[in-house]
Order: sequence, then structure tokens, then C-alpha cells
Amino acid sequence: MFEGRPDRSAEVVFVGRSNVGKSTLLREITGHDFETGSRPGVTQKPTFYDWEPEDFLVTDLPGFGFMAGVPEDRRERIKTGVVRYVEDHADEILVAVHVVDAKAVVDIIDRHSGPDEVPHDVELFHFLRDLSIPTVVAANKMDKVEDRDERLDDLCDRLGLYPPWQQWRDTIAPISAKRGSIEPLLEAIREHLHDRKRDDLLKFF
Ligand SMILES: Nc1nc2c(ncn2[C@@H]2O[C@H](COP(=O)(O)OP(=O)(O)OP(=O)(O)O)[C@@H](O)[C@H]2O)c(=O)[nH]1
Ligand SMILES: [Mg+2]
Repeated sequence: MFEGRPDRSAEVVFVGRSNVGKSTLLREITGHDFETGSRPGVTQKPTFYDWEPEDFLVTDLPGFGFMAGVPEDRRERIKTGVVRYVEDHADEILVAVHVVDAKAVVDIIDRHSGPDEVPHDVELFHFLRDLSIPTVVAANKMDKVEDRDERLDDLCDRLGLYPPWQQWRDTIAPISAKRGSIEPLLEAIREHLHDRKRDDLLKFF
């Protein structure tokens, strides 16, 4: 399921639940036609955007979590595949962009928090941190959010980052991929690339 990765030593990955807008965002960033759709589960395999001849790769990973019509075991396989992919390539991944639906994410997290349950997004965020992969949470679909600061503060809180969100601009980026309003994310990515001494890659963002 996760084969065919071009052999590149520098990579930026896009991860997150299904239907949050990962592919729409990648289309916006690369100008390449990633498949998108209004139903969850559109991207079923990693989609690689290879900047050949540069030694650099951008990867659209399949979304996980609930997808109508996709059986539980297949959803689990996708999630395991994403986790393994990130673990296997942790040394090459310079930045991870963890995309969430800004309008829905806090409610989904709260609905799935319990003594035996860690919500997917919280788990993913901590997983990336544990691997020491610099991560930007792209709070997408901000065009649908009215109480912007409150939503973003709540998101910080659920991820274990002290509000206010404005002090986490390298970690929380409010954007609207569909409207092409993604500058806060590009800025955060550039900052992480700079920190990793990869100014040569800034031109892509
Ligand atoms: N309102 C709004 N809708 C958006 C935005 N970005 C994406 N969408 C819509 O969200 C839906 C899902 O977008 P995709 O880019 O296919 O989502 P994905 O995360 O790649 O989904 P999977 O491939 O299933 O994991 C589409 O209907 C998009 O048009 C946004 O900024 N605002
Ligand atoms: Mg997709």
C-alpha cells in the first residue's frame, strides 16, 4: 500500500484525518493536480510530488479515521501504514504538516477523549513529537470558523500547548486551502526549514 517512494533524502509530509483538505492544500502549494473530493477516503495511497532533479519530495499521505463506506479493518490498515511510513522515513522528514479541520477538530477530540481512548489527532501530534519531527498543525477550513481565536485556543489546549495560540505561530497555522489563503503555513514551514539549515529548500514554499 505504501510503496513506490522515490529515493530522496529530504521530505515534507502531509498527514491527518480523512477529508480535512490535505490534497487541496498540496494542490495549492505545488500547483500539481492532487485528487480531492467531498467524501472522505479519496487519497488511498501516498501520493508523491517529486521535485526532481532536486533531492526533495513532498508526500500526501492517506487520511485516516472515520470514512463512510470504508470497513474498519481497512481504516486500521491505513493508519498503521501511515505510522510505519513516518517511522521508516523519520530521518528524511524535515517537517510534518498535520492538517485538521479547524471547525470540527475540537469537538471530535472531545467526543473521543476518555480513560481508554486517545483521539487520533492528539495521538498523531504526540507521535510526531516523540519522533522529534518538527510539526505544523494546519488548522484548515478557517473560512467556516466564526470564533477564530477561541477555536484556536481550544485546539492548543487539547494538544497540550498553552493558549493563547498566537504564541505558537511555528506550530499552529490557521489557513483556508480552498481559498488559497495559506501564508501562515508557508511561513511556519520556512521557519522550520531554516532551523534545519535547509535554506536551499525555501524556494518551494
Ligand atoms: N470550506 C473549505 N473546504 C475545504 C477547504 N480545503 C478543502 N476543502 C474541502 O474539503 C474536502 C476534502 O478535501 P481533500 O483535499 O480531498 O481532503 P483530504 O484530506 O485529502 O481527504 P482524504 O484524501 O480523504 O484523506 C473537499 O470538498 C474540499 O473542497 C477549505 O479551506 N475550506
Ligand atoms: Mg486526499
